[in-house]
Amino acid sequence: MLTVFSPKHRLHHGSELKDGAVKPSFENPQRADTVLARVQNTALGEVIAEQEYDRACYVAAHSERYVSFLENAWSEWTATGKTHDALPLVWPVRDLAIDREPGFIDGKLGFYAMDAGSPITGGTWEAVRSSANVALTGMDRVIAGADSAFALCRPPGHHAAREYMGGYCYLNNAAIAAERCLSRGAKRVAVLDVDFHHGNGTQNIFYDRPDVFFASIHGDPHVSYPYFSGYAHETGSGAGVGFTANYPLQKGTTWDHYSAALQNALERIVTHQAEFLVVSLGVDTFEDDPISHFRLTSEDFLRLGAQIASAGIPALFVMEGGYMVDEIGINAVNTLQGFENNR
Ligand code: SP5
Ligand code: ZN
Repeated sequence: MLTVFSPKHRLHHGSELKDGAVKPSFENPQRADTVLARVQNTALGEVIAEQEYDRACYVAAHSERYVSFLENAWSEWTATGKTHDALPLVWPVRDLAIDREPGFIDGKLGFYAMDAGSPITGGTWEAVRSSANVALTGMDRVIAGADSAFALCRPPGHHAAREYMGGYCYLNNAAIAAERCLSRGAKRVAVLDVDFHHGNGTQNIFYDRPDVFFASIHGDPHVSYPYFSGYAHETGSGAGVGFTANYPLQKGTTWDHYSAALQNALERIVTHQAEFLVVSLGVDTFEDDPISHFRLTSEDFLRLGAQIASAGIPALFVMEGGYMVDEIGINAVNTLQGFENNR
């Protein structure tokens, strides 16, 4: 399987608000470099660089003003004399939810963020753009006829919604790739999200649409991040009713229960007659992940890939979460090999 990778991911290295203190983020550059090393050591296949894409490719999944915010946030932040990472500190909750962009950076950060886990640093925009370009480059290979490709994206993307960042995510790489399929003539696409956390951003982008089917298998939001979305009753709105499927699973879930949910999601994706499948591949479902609560083993990731392969749909795998750095390469590449060996 072909891998797309950009060393520019290393330009983004920030902090997050964690247990009440600002500390180095779990989402660090070592993650992607560990996965790349495993891709190379296992001879998974060719590794290529990303191509450049127009900003319009990002605006397909996000609003114009949000993309402008991401482009300008660091210079607006440093113009106030600060040199450390920018994090939001005030949010437009429920009754304060007006749709008016503030004129000052502190207000903008809260307006365009769902949490304090997505720092803006000097290199963030360049890394974020490269990550989206990695996904687009991989998607174009699959659109051109490859059976599969691996977009080794960093930063991840699935928590980023049309108009906000969060959960280490800025641009939604998987959604941008799905939009690419549609702009190249596809009529029906599916996104399958197997990261431990609900893919709230991807759900938000496609919630009212019938062209992109979205399925997510994740920790029950009653007790797991992102807490405010991912319940089974969230199935879409308007023309999109029935095109979102959520599978919240309890803490401690092992392969048997996971696999049953996955089977249901894949059957729905096949029924949708998706021409392309985008897999948001988080490996934070691993038993030793430091911030998650499922119990998949490294061998289960081979089974995960094999089961996804059974859908028979050309697939782009997009890297999302996974924080047990020692094992993240093994678990990501096991998924890809499980897929390839069962086509
Ligand atoms: C892409 C992705 O996987 N994003 C995940 C973002 C999760 N952010 C909040 C995590 C809070 C976990 N707190 C547990 C601390 C354990 N010491
Ligand atoms: Zn995650």
